[in-house]
Amino acid sequence: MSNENLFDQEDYIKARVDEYIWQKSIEAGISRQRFLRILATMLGGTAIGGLARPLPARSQTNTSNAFKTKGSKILKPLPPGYISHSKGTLEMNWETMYGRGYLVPNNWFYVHNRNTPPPFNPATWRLRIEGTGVSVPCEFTYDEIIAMPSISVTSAIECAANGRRFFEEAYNTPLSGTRWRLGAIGVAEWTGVPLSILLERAGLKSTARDVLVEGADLASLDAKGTKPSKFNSVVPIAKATADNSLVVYAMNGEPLPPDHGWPCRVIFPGWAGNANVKWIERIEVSETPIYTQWVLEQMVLIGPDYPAISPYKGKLITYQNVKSAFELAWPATLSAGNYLLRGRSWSGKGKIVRVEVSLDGGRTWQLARLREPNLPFAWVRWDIDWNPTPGKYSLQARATDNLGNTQPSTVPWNDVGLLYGGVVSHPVTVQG
Ligand SMILES: Nc1nc2c(c(=O)[nH]1)N[C@H]1C(S)=C(S)[C@@H](COP(=O)(O)O)O[C@H]1N2
Ligand SMILES: [Mo]
Repeated sequence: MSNENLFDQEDYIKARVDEYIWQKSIEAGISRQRFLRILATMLGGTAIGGLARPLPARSQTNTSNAFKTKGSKILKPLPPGYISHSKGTLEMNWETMYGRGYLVPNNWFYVHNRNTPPPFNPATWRLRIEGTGVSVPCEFTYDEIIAMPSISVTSAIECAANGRRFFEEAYNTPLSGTRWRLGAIGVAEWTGVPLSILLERAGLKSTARDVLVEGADLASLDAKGTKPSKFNSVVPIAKATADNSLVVYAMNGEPLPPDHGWPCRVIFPGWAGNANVKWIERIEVSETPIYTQWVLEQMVLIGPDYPAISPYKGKLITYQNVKSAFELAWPATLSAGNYLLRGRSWSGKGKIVRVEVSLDGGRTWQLARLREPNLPFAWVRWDIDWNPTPGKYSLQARATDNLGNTQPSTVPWNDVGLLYGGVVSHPVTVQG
């Protein structure tokens, strides 16, 4: 079983890279050094030096507030005021969270679908567990899964690209991909079976290293239309067997809605959104590390500040970072007078212990009141009294988690626009 320190990205990546080189050189029957040289020529400039790549052109996506667009990949009706960036994306409008409860109702939860949710037939659907890391490969029916002892976990799911638009604004440079502001996150109560129980039933070996979870939908890796493969993600065995890693079939007490993975999805609390594969059908447990194109090329930070470490094209992403959002429209218009300013902050690595708010664009800061509950891997709601006079304001919030991670004022650029964790300026006009 792995001793990797999952909270230390550097450790994790280094171990992965070492193991990759080891595995490949043995397979090829060559020395490590020789293999490294070959790898360097294969991947060209990005292999070890981490050269900056040219920026991709802005994609011509429709960013209007169109309601259900033709050919939508989202089945649920779009709540009023929600933001639709494309056929498969639905961004939560933070204004609608003002004063709401801790959880985001299912109808209002953001969606990131690469495909229309596939149909589910309980008579033929199976969840298969196989691979070198299990001694009894097996299949579960839907009925078998829901008959097993279940637990419920309250956790956020957040797209790794949440906040992408702030890279564009900070660097005045367009990016391709969904132009999320801060609404690609939601917190729900997920009910299901701990993945570790299913893996034990399949005879999990102590030598198991990596777990690949595969959905029923085909997804192309990039806009160039590379050969599509089934959507998947890979987590190390330590994450797969964590107490709160689940095969989920219910969301906020209802059967998992089709858009959110019906009949079953996985949740790996704290990890980037794409790890939480929906419409799952197959789980592969491997004694050797699994490197998919998806992980090597897409789940990485690529940019001048992130040297690539072969085989990854950049710095591998695992846990989400710290972020904050005001429960306000963007931009917001308020009337002068007493106002209870509210927001939420979250961290993929733990729970929030402090939130500071600036009402004057970052010159002065005050502590916000934190409201219970404050659960790790979910979020905390906070508020502050505000009595503004008419004018234009730039509101900022800065959260710190229990591991001391805090939101910086600037974030180094990455070409895919992932993990924007910087302090954001929220424009507000107060009318007389
Ligand atoms: N099978 C499958 N799983 C998937 C996706 C997908 O397109 N197909 N999108 C992923 C991404 S990028 C995110 S951010 C989350 C979004 O989960 P949600 O739509 O339930 O909010 O699901 C992940 N799981
Ligand atoms: Mo996502």
